[in-house]
Formats: sequence, C-alpha cells, structure tokens
Amino acid sequence: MARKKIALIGAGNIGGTLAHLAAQKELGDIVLFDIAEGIPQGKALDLSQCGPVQGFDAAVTGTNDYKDIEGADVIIVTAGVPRKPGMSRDDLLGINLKVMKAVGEGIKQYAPDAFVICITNPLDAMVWALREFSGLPHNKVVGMAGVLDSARFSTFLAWEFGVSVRDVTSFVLGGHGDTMVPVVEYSTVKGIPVPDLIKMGKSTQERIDAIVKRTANGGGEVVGLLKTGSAFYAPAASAIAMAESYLGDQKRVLPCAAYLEGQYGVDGLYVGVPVKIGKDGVEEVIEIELNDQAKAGLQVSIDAVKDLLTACKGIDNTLA
Ligand code: A3D
Repeated sequence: MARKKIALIGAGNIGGTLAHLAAQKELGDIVLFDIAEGIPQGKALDLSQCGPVQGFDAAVTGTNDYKDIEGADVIIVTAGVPRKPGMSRDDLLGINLKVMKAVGEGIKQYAPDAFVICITNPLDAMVWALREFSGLPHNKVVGMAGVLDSARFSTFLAWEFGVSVRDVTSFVLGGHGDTMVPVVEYSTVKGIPVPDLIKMGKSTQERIDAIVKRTANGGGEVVGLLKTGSAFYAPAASAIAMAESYLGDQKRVLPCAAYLEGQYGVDGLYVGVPVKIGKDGVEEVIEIELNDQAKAGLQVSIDAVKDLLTACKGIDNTLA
C-alpha cells in the first residue's frame, strides 16, 4: 500500500513540531512547505536525520513550491503570523487572511481531495476563509482549537484534583478566543462530573471558576511567558490527534471548529463543537444539551465569530 502523504503548510514552530510528531508516528511521508526559503528544507533535513536515531522511515522533504503538496491526504495549515504579547488574535486578521488566500488556492490546485486542518489564527475566521478560497467540501476542512482548549482545561483539572490527566475528560465549546465556553457539567474525572466533585468537597466553585478563566486565557498565558511567539507543542499534538482520527477512520469525538448548517441554531459559520472525525472527514456534528449559562456563553462566542467574518468580507470583497 502506498504511504500516505502529509503536507504541512507553514514550517514555523508548530509546523516543525507537527513534522516531528508525524514522522515519529509514521503517519506518512511529510512535505513541509513555507514561503521562507531554506527554513522548510533545513528543518526537513534535520528531521530526516532523526530517523536513524528514532527508527522511523518517513521521508521528510522541504519546499517553497505548492506543486510538491500534490495529492496530499492530509494538510495542516499553520502559515501566517503568530501573536506577539499585547496582540489579540483578531489583530492578526488582515495579515493572515491574505495568507489563507494563497494557501487555499494552492490546495485547490494541487490537493483538492485532502482533509485540511487549519490552525492559523484567528482560527474560526481563518478556517472559514480557507474553505472559501479552497472550494473544498465543508466536511473536509476543519479548525483545530477545541482539542487544545480542552487539553488545557483537562491539565488544570488534573492538577486541581491531583489525578492522572488520562482520567480527566473535559469539554470546551465555542470560538477559539476569550469567548470560548469550557463546559463544567460535561467535564469529568473518570465519569464523575466536576459539579459532583465540588459537592464531594474535592474543590470549590471559586477554584473551578478560576480554572475556567485560566483555560480561556490559556494561549495568552503561554504568549506572556514566551514573549517571542505562541504555544506550539500542545497545538501540534492536538492537530495530530485529529489527523490520526481521519487517517485511521477512528471516529473519535473531538471538539473542533466545524461548519454548522443549523446545528446549535447556527447556519454558515465555523464554531467549536464536538464532531466525529473518520474517513469522510467531519462525519457528524454532535449536538449536546446545554444549560442556560453555556447557551448564553456560546451565543457570545458565535457573535464574536460573526463579527470576524464581517471584518474578513470588508477586507476581501471576493468573500462577500
Ligand atoms: P511561526 O513559528 O511564526 O510559523 C509560521 C510560519 O508561516 C513561518 O515559518 C512563516 O514563514 C510561514 N508563512 C507566513 N506566510 C506564509 C505563506 N503565505 N505561505 C506559507 N507559509 C507562510 O508560527 P507558529 O507555528 O507558532 O503559529 C502558526 C499559527 O498558528 C499562528 O497564526 C498562530 O497564531 C496559530 N496558533 C493557533 C492556535 C490555535 O489553537 C488555533 C494555537 C497556537 C498558534
């Protein structure tokens, strides 16, 4: 059987980490694309030389030519500019919209059958724009945010309860931004909902509220510490989990920015919701019952995404 082909558009911090993880897991042969000359080639050479030490045979190549992504099975997009301290995700809008146009056109020409995962911020707007520019079916273009946001929530909950992260399941909905909605009722330690754990005296409402707040600011906290860029290890690991679910037809239920057509009362927007990912891409959007507080939070998040799309349409009138 021919090996799968994984194309990574953007060979920066996340792109390089994605390439390393994909090679270690032998998800397929890897092509790193970037507009910066030498960066994808240099990283590809360095990563290839991990092969003998780590025992992987995946071929890793670097390129500045879209032609080399031809026939890719999975494409993960991190091309663009990351946040600097004091910069909001929305400040990135104008710069990264132009990048999505170039990337979308490249995908349309060379890999229209790929499953595309977008990571570039502001995520919910960029994944929508990338889908518009590429013309791929909506179920084949998805945004990575919820897996990362939930991983952050789960990490803080595991620390709070002093338990293994493997026993924590958590849930974050909505846009990837300060308006994301960590849903406490659906977050559990081995099936025990967090509100029950509070009743059991294992934590307090105040401490959980602080964790919810820390989760929503999870990206900003890392940016503030790094000062020269944003998080990249956990974002890369999160996108790889999504790619593996597609390539292996695992049908994992993962929170992703997915295109909604009526679900959650939303039409024509990408919003973070739980979806099933298998060989057909996004195979199902799972609609969960939300309490009034989560519903209100989700609405704020949806409105923020709508504002971003209006701004995108104002910048590029081919999107209007
Ligand atoms: P960085 O290390 O700067 O890498 C970005 C790469 O994109 C650089 O190598 C650039 O040369 C390259 N690039 C710029 N323009 C183009 C273009 N037109 N075509 C191809 N490549 C181009 O950033 P990073 O890897 O740390 O982050 C990448 C993106 O992910 C940023 O937009 C971040 O804001 C975003 N991000 C999103 C999340 C989410 O959870 C959604 C988390 C962390 C970062």
